[in-house]
Amino acid sequence: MPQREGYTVAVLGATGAVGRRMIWSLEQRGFPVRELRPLASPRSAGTELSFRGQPVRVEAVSPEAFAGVDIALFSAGATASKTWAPVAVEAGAVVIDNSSAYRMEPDVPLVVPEVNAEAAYAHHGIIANPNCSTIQLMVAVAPLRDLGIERIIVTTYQAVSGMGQKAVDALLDEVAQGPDGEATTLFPVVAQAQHHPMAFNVLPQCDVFLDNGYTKEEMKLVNESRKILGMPDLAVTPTAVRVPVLYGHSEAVSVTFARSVTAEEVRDRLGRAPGVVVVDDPERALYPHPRMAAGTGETYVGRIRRDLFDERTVNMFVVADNLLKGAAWNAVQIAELLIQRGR
Ligand code: 3JN
Repeated sequence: MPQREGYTVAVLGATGAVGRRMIWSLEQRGFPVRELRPLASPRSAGTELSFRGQPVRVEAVSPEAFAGVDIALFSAGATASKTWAPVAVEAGAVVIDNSSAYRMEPDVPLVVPEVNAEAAYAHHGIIANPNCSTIQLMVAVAPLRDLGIERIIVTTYQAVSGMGQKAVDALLDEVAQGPDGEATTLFPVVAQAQHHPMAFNVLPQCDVFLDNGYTKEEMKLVNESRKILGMPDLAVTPTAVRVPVLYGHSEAVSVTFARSVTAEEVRDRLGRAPGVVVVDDPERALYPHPRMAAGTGETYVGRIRRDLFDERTVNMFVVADNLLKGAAWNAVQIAELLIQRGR
């Protein structure tokens, strides 16, 4: 990307929960935006958003809307990405896509800047933003690579905002009804016949089940982690669980190494790792939790302790804002990589 004083940045899906946070993250991180072009479906066109204190009007996406765009941040779902990413690339933009549409394509980099920034520079017009649960796992686990990672067991506790703003509203409705209230029709997954209450409950399902008995969300954790770490055979055992939290995914993570490792070694590495905040003073009840992470771009790690029965395994708790580090913030960090090198 040629180096400029400011860049024309399009945001597709600008009125969605992630799209709004992409605009906020551009502002918060001081990204050099010369022109912001918020785009959405014709249904949402005309919506007024705010950027750096100024009103900006959302335009309907069209081929012309990408003319002169340097960087296009996409968060409008995989179908929209498949339709519009080639159009944006043809118009000369680099697309940073938050959907799963291109993540596993071999020639599309899948990037967490703290982990594999170099990969971003090998793009052919599209760079994929990983799944939210994968991003925070990678930020916490990649700094431990030199200890020889052999296996990861990860159980997630995922906020309802991962299913969109409707799910946030639905959970608040259910909570207001109290413990004997009606289930909404959203949980565990929009457009599935069977539904369960989400308030005062825990559901061991994020996204739909595949033939192997794992959910799509669980298989994203496996496949995306392997690609980002460049470890195609890494053993990752996932369980993805939805909990009645609004913002912030949590993960109980067990990492098994090639040799015996102490909790101190892990804490020390994580204490120096970019993007990680170690919060680990259990006696003072200091450990990560979703309300600590919500509204921030950091990944919080605590409860770092050696396994009771295996000296090669360390267990920890990892939390991040799923809509920020898990989506919008990471996408803007990728955009920064592109302009840092002028590529
Ligand atoms: O459920 C969550 O907490 C995260 C959901 C992610 C998601 C939901 C629907 C479609 C994705 C994703 O980013 O992987 C997609 C998708 O792009 O396929």
